[in-house]
Amino acid sequence: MAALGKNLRIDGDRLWDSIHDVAKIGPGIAGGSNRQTVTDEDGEARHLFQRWCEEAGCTMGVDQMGTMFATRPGTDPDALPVMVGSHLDTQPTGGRYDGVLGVLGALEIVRSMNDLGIKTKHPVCVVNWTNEEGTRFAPAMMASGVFAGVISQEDAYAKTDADGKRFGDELARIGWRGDEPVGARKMHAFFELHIEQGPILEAEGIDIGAVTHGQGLRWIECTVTGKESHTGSTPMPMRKNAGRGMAQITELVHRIAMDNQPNAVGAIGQANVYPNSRNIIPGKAVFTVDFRSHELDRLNAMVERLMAEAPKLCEALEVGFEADIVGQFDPPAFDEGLVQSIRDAADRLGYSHKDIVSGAGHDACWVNKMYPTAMVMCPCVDGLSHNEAEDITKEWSTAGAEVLFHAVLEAAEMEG
Ligand code: HGY
Ligand code: MN
Ligand code: MN
Repeated sequence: MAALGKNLRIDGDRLWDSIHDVAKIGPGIAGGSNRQTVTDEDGEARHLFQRWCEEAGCTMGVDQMGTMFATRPGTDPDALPVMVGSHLDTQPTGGRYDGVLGVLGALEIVRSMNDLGIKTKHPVCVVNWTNEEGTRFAPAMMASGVFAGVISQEDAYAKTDADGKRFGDELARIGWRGDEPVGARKMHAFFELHIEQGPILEAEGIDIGAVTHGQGLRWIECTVTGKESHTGSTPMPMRKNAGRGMAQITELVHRIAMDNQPNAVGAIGQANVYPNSRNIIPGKAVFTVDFRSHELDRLNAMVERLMAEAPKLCEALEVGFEADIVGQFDPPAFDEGLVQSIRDAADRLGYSHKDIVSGAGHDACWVNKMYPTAMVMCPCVDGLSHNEAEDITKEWSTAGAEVLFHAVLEAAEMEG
């Protein structure tokens, strides 16, 4: 394998321009992005991405979950590809960089390999995973979850959004339901570049995060059932208010997380009351608890405490309680050899770096169950993400992509 010189750089301006070209598709109302999975906007961004990949000499394949694989050939036709990617779908009030940096950073690697005339033994394959966010259709990391065998394709197709539309139908409607069986593609290694979505790297003035572990996640969908009745004429002692159950469980979730500091988090981000009328006491409340920790025992203990205490709160309010796990993964530990190649690349390129645990979930967390996987992180302003004000600098974007470039060239075995 040829030596990786510190002169091997990417074109940071080209990457920055590509990111902001994609940001024009499915813009948010406050400067961010609203390009939710398998919407028309997602479809439009996919077409642009495919055109760019083909202009860079890649061959595009699409699997039955719509995940896109753009392959740059290697010199050894029998060598498994090094895959690099992330996701182009966004939150409804998302930022321009979450996911997009990882997909276009991977494309920039291919573009730079072309510019520099680099050959590698292993093919390099740029990946856009379908439905990483899991907002419109739960769970998060859906397509990579089907790829890793943790959710069936049939169950994924049957998931419905708030309007009752099925994921499988929407994927077909936008024309991105491919033919390839999901999981048929094997890989030598997988890398994902992502913004940190937390405050550590920026606060400590560090350029690069070498991600050693991720937090585990539990999404528990809770249903509290009371009795609809008039908010004006129903005497207080007669009320069965599902909204009060949700309120007390919201506080319980916060208390459980606070009792597990500093290594846990918990919140309720999605909540609906029914019938949601100003003068009807809520007969039902449906909401999702999001617990996370990089310590598996702690995560499981948090869920157990919720399942022990929430029913008691609801019993005292004379309302019913049911719960169902709608998304989960255990804390992943990434491949130490690949993580070391990220540290080495940062040193070679003159970037500061530190080991870090990913607070957010990523497609890499599922791919890591199947193949050697690692993540590169760059800082983001104020650690803010899943907010239209999410922001990074061109310098951070460039540094992250250059470290990714070197780690990928090492794994793909650059030749001459
Ligand atoms: O939920 C997550 O951590 C990811 O952003 N989908
Ligand atoms: Mn993401
Ligand atoms: Mn996200």
